[in-house]
Amino acid sequence: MATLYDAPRCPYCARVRIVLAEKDVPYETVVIDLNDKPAWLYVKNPAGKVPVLEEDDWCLPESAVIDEYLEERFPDPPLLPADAAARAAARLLIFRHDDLSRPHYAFRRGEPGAEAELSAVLAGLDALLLSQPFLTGSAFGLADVAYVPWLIRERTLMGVSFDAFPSIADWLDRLGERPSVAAEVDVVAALV
Ligand SMILES: N[C@@H](CCC(=O)N[C@@H](CS)C(=O)NCC(=O)O)C(=O)O
Repeated sequence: MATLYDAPRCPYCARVRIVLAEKDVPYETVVIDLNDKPAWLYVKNPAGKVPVLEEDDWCLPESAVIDEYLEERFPDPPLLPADAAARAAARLLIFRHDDLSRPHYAFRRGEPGAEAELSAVLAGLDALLLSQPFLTGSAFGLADVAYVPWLIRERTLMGVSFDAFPSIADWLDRLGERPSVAAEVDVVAALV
């Protein structure tokens, strides 16, 4: 059985938890205290970060890579579109996730100008979600998984209002109907 080295408050770990749940993959969890990381974590991931997925003594770090691995290893249900161009568009969004996470963390640190930068990125996502129901395209998938943990944290922990971004608000509601995402809403609510 796979093991996930995990931390409830980590949005990168949330990406992996969501995909494991969507694909109904059984796994064990080892919770890492991010304030007191065990030395052996560096053996599993030289960067000393979670998530790490372990299978038969093989360790895989990096949430986006883990999710692509899980998609290939457990193809049902598919979380990438069948069309090659649509797959590439979803991967591009995942690749550009730093465009969101950079202002997200800057805003969390209270840096000047970060709120406006975050709003500009959210406006871009809102416009995209006006033209398609999911970030992955016409169906839920890996691009939605890659972004939703940050947006849940913005809403619940950072006081970000999505009133000005109705497509994001609708998308969050839609995603919250999925057990995999609803579980993450609960995880974040418990962090308050
Ligand atoms: N690029 C990594 C980022 C993972 C990451 O930053 N994890 C944080 C927790 S949210 C961590 O383990 N931090 C521990 C540290 O940096 O000491 C991924 O996508 O998995």
